[in-house]
Amino acid sequence: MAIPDADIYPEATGAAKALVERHQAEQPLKLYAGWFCPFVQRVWLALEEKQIPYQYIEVNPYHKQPSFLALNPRGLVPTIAVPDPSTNTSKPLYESSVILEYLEEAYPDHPPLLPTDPYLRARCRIWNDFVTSRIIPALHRFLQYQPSTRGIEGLHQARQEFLSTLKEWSREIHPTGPYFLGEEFTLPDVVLAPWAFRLWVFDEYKGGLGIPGPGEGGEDEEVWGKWRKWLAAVQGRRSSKETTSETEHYLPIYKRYADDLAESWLARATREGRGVP
Ligand SMILES: N[C@@H](CCC(=O)N[C@@H](CS)C(=O)NCC(=O)O)C(=O)O
Repeated sequence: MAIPDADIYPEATGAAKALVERHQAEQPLKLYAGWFCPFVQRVWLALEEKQIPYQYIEVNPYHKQPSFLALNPRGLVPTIAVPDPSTNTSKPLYESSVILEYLEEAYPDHPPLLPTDPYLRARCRIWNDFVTSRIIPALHRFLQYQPSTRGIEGLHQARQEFLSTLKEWSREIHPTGPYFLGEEFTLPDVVLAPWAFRLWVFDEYKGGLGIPGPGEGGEDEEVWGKWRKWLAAVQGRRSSKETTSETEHYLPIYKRYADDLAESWLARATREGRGVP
């Protein structure tokens, strides 16, 4: 039976709709996507930045169709299907972080999203893991926190804990930026960007996020300055604009999280104090 979360707007809108329409033709690489999903947006950004041909297939992951579960037993988007020359069929891959690494390795002749230096590559992986294992869980603890039952103090604490993860990541941004590693847009930017684009949800539902404005950061002025420069640069990219739908259609989805009613894996993992799926 479909959970209430399944009741989402059925397709991408705005700039993302146009991009989806340009990617309907059959291609060896298929992206099974949900237009609203930040994990999907990671992979979608990478495909666009790397200029890899792909076919976009919209899936509602809250209606777990058997044909989709056959590709990904976890029933999550993003899932991709890649050509299998040995059998002339295709084979699936899932988990956004794994797919991003796969695209780097499988398409070496396309624009890279990881530097060549092994040390820098390893450093990217540390901070990518930090996004998935620290920033996203902290974001969801804040988003799903219910002051009416658990008290307003806890909300302030959840906000501060989330802000401190963003600050820790931002400290690592290249001193002059604008991107994480400097002038090149790379995987650390891709991995965090979809959540950075959705921070308006806190203004909408949680009384604001509280990232200091220019000149208001006190002893953290420099680090928040790097954050602001990073966010503006990432938001300004064509790939970011074209993989983002109209805000009004994200609203009901995030309202369910903000009211702690969502029943996705991630929402339940957050509620039960487990890690990110
Ligand atoms: N760890 C996964 C998470 C993917 C994920 O949670 N996707 C959500 C949509 S944003 C989903 O498919 N949810 C369906 C569900 O929770 O049942 C990844 O990195 O790809």
